Amino acid sequence: MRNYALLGWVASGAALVINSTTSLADLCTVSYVISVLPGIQDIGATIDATSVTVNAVYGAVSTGQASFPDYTYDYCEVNFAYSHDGTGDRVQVVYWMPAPANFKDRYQTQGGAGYATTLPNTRGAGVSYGAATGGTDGGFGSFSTNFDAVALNAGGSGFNQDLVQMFAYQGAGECTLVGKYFTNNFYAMGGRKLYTYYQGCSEGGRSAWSQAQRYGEMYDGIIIGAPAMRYGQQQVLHIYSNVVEHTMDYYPMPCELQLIRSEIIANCDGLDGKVDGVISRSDLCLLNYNLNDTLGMPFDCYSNNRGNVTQQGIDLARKILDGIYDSDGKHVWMSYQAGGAWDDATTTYNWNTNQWELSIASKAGEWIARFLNEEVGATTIPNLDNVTYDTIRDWMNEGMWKFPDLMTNNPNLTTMRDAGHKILVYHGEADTSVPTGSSVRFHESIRNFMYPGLSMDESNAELSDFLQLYLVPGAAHCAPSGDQANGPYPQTNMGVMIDWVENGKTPTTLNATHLGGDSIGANAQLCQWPKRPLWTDNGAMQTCVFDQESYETWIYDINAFPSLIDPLY
Ligand SMILES: *[C@@H]1O[C@H](CO)[C@@H](O)[C@H](O)[C@H]1NC(C)=O
Ligand SMILES: *[C@@H]1O[C@H](CO)[C@@H](O)[C@H](O)[C@H]1NC(C)=O
Ligand SMILES: *[C@@H]1O[C@H](CO)[C@@H](O)[C@H](O)[C@H]1NC(C)=O
Ligand SMILES: *[C@@H]1O[C@H](CO)[C@@H](O)[C@H](O)[C@H]1NC(C)=O
Ligand SMILES: *[C@@H]1O[C@H](CO)[C@@H](O)[C@H](O)[C@H]1NC(C)=O
Ligand SMILES: [Ca+2]
Repeated sequence: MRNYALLGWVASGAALVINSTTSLADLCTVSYVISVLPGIQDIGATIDATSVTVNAVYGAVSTGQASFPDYTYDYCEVNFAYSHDGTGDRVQVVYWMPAPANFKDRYQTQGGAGYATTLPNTRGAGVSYGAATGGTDGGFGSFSTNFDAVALNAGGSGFNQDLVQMFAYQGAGECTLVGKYFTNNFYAMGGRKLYTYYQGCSEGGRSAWSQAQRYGEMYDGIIIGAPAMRYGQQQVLHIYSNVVEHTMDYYPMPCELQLIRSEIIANCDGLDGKVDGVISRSDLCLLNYNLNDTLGMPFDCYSNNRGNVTQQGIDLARKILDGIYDSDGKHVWMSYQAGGAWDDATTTYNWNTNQWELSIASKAGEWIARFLNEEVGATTIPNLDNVTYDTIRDWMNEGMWKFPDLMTNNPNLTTMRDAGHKILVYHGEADTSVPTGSSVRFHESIRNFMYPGLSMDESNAELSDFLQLYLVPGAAHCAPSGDQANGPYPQTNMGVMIDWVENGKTPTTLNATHLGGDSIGANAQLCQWPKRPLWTDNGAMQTCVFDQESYETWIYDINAFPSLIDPLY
């Protein structure tokens, strides 16, 4: 893709004067939208004016979203499609345009989840902050067709590399570029500055990193949640718990692991100085709690799911939390933090044999079958015959080289930094889909890459001027956690980012809210990495501290790969 900065605004002929009396209905018409469609010649694509549809929505209500507060709003949904010249492809984009009175000179692209490139139900994350908000189908055929369905060509001719690139970074970049120009024209902004943001969690977080790495000049602020980055490693990680079960020939009753989890939470809760049912210091938990303490404890969920915790169950849980090592003892990859759910270890009950059996985690099964083994339409692998920890290493290695653009781990953020743009990263500490340590690792990689000569304190001080990482106590993957419900969640990241970008207010802690539990509605302030929370006065007073021993539990020497994407950040 060419350099976006070369492109000028191309308003084709806005007939309206936008002022305080302009209504949503005035703008939300097909003819008006067609009159303000941008020219997008510089990305080698053409918008199909006949594809324009509009839909004015009044009084839309968003409630219960973790990534933005409840809000009622009017907007115009605009859909149109463009094609890359000479390819015959078709990329569908959607823009949710706030009513003119609520538009605050902001644009935001929303990232997706799983293999989807956008999530329509999160449009309020931008619109509620007065931002025109966009999404793309990535050129996969429709908003309900995901990347995994189209990536592999039928008939054994490999992958559609254009679509791989669209998913990896280009689709989101084009959505923003087109969205910026369209927004500028739609509201007849003239020379006013349009603040440009990206926000996403999980796949949306990965794609947010891709934008920071490739198009840093285009975004004033990027909000990155629990990024599913380093795809080669990330997707295969999901099968690790299964391989531990298979290797130990022990398929635990779900209730046994649940009990171990409850004990972890009960025993590690207070290590952070505040007894609230939330592990805010999973590092102290790792250093201080011995899973052996659960030996023999009874668990009882229902008739085929009761018993006492066994040494095998404990050894399994410990092995999962320890992370992956190959047969040479080399470290392959990290795992999740203690206190999260054991999603990947879920077993299935076989009513014929009356036993709990292997259930291969679907994210890993599909990735291995479809993306590594290239079986069109396959949803999983049939079994784990002959699969060892070395196989996991080799699968990770294969994916890393086969899909380098999906690693999304370029630590060179010079463009973003030098432009004065901002990056906010958050990650739940009880995430059991993307390991929390993955975001820590990347933060440290960026710090070391960008400030090699500086001390830890100096480099963190420099880095936090434009990039900050926050771990969210007790939070699950892109959401609060059900069984650590008293934990806070950073629901107002867009508000914080706006303050940082538009008002120069650099955060020192991250604004968060208790979205459930005993203190529902109360505010909390999360500690900025590498500082960690610690409460005194019986939980009344939070401080953010640096503790070397805790810090080191987050630092992994990943040394199992014979050759790395140089280096494996
Ligand atoms: C847990 O118990 C097993 C069996 O007694 C023992 O081998 C192992 O060293 C113990 N682990 C820890 C961390 O205490
Ligand atoms: C579990 O342990 C209790 C004692 O704590 C014992 O009475 C019970 O028989 C054990 N149950 C099983 C299934 O082993
Ligand atoms: C597993 O390994 C054994 C011994 O090397 C081999 O005979 C067998 O075919 C392998 N099974 C699979 C499914 O690859
Ligand atoms: C980092 O990126 C900047 C901007 O693209 C480039 O000028 C610089 O050479 C890169 N640094 C390294 C070490 O690759
Ligand atoms: C911080 O969170 C509180 C609720 O906990 C909210 O009222 C406030 O607006 C948020 N601040 C920002 C900058 O969004
Ligand atoms: Ca606690």
